[in-house]
Amino acid sequence: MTQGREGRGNSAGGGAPGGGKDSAELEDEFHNVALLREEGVHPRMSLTRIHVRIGRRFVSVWWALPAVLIGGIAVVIVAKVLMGIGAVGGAGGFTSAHPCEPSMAELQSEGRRFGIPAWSIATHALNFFIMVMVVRAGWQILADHPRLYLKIHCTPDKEWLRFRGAMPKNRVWTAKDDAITLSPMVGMPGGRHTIGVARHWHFLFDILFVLNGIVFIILTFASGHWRKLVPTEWSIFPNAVSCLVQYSSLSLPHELGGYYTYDALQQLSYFAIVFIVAPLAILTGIAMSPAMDNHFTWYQKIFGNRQIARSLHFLVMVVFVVFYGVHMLMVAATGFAENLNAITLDVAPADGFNLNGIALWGLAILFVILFNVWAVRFSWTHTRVLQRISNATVGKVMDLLFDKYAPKAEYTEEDISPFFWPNGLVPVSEEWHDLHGGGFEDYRLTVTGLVDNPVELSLDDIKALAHRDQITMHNCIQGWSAIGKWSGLPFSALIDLVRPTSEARWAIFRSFGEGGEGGQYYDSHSMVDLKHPQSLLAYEMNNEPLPVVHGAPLRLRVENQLGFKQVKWIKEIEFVHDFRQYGAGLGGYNEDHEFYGYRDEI
Ligand SMILES: Nc1nc2c(c(=O)[nH]1)N[C@H]1C(S)=C(S)[C@@H](COP(=O)(O)O)O[C@H]1N2
Ligand SMILES: [Mo]
Repeated sequence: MTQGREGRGNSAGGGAPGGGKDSAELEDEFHNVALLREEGVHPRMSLTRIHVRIGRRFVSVWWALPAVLIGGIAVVIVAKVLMGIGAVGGAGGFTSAHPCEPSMAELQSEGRRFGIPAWSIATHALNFFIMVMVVRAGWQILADHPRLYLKIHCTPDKEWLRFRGAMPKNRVWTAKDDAITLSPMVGMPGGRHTIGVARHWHFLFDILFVLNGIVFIILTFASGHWRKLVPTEWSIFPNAVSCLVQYSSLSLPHELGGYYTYDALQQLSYFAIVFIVAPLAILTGIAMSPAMDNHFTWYQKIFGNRQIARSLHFLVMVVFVVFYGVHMLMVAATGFAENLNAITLDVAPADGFNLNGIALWGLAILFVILFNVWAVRFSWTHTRVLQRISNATVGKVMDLLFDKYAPKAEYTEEDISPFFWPNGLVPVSEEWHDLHGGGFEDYRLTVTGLVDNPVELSLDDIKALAHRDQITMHNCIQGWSAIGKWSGLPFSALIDLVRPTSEARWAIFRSFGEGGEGGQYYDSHSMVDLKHPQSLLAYEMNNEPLPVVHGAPLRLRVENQLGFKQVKWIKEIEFVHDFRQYGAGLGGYNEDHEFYGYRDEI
């Protein structure tokens, strides 16, 4: 196995400028691996495999379908019966005392401006386009760790929802092994282990989502249109109940649409989507950032913990998707042509029937579909270009938002996770196996590069230098987290020892282990991150010598960064001015091979 791998070259290049594979080769490799699918072992996403946990049993979510159907029919029957009762549906009954829709005469007497301004048409349409990209890329991210938990520990069989079977327990099963394959019709960009690419789309469109939302909200308030959207009287609640009963009894309003005003239920649901659901999507997304959670310890607690935030992030997506389905159903059921004329062309329903709105809407949908087809293709043919565009934009935004916060969150022994998902391939080299066989007595950490005092340190040397224990939270890019206790050498003590020159800006950590596609695993960290008190070269985990799967004899902890930056089985450290001449030049193995972002801090 070692022999077979050797021929593949060494992506970290051992320092040779541009050494190892070129970018195009890595791109090809990525595509092959990302498309790989061994049925059964790496299953393709299948709707029949979605299971929710009830107690200790995992039950197919499809059992909810008959319940929803029967429930729906029951609601219609009850509503129809209620509407037949005078006190509810009668002339002086509840529904007339609490009208679903405001009276037009009243609105006109208040001098309300009617219609749908161009900015509203534009932001509304753009938002749909953006959401499709965000949601599809989000599904792809979820597919990389298709389990959702309520505890910060991500213990197998304790998840509340999963998109594949139980974790196989007859072998070492890494979190990477657990990823499933998505069709490019579902995920953006489809495939397996394409989370790096999916995240570029997700974050690029997140930024657009926020910008579009800001424009919408500013103009909504500046124009006075907020009065259409924001409820100002308590009567909205009984009025919305009245709407609900009337809608449920299948008596739908016609042609009022949203042109003049919203009915109480519309107003409430639109308000909730804009002012509750959308902000929740953003806030729960940010709660997945190790930089955020490990600095602002209170932040993830708003939601309970980071895994609840992740689950909420998923549920918010479900709300968006269901909302969109119901929204379109209502648009169609209350006068499709008239409603679409209003929302695409600002044409009042009273102005007569034509198909212009439907045509325009159809063109918009066609554009979204074509864009998605193009985006999938572009993801696979220009992966590196996409990564560079995202690094230059998303990367800069992340740096701006999160880079200045030193991690400081610490947990207690009781918080330590009972299970810590492993990731990565245990080294196969003879060198590492010999060292392991000898209890790492002969291990020497080499520290070279732009330093005044290059050193070779044994484990005993390292232990004698300085010592620190910390109980911290690990966040993998895939979405899982775990709390572990780490003991080791504070990196700042190593910096004091080797004295990096003023030229040194990064340290590259090279592993004995290979990455998933062969070639040496490595990653780089900024001097700023490495000087944080919580940056550690760990040789113990949970009061025991570092286990082999977790990186023996030495692994990195840089707690404001994601899991893939925590290099395991460290062989050597080199201080450099610029990482671009190493490997494929993107700063690390996953950045080179899986197109991960630049120092992602979420
Ligand atoms: N050498 C090496 N280090 C590695 C990896 C790897 O594949 N090879 N995987 C990284 C990833 S993606 C994660 S999430 C963490 C996992 O650390 P753990 O196995 O201790 O949970 O290790 C990181 N360090
Ligand atoms: Mo990871």
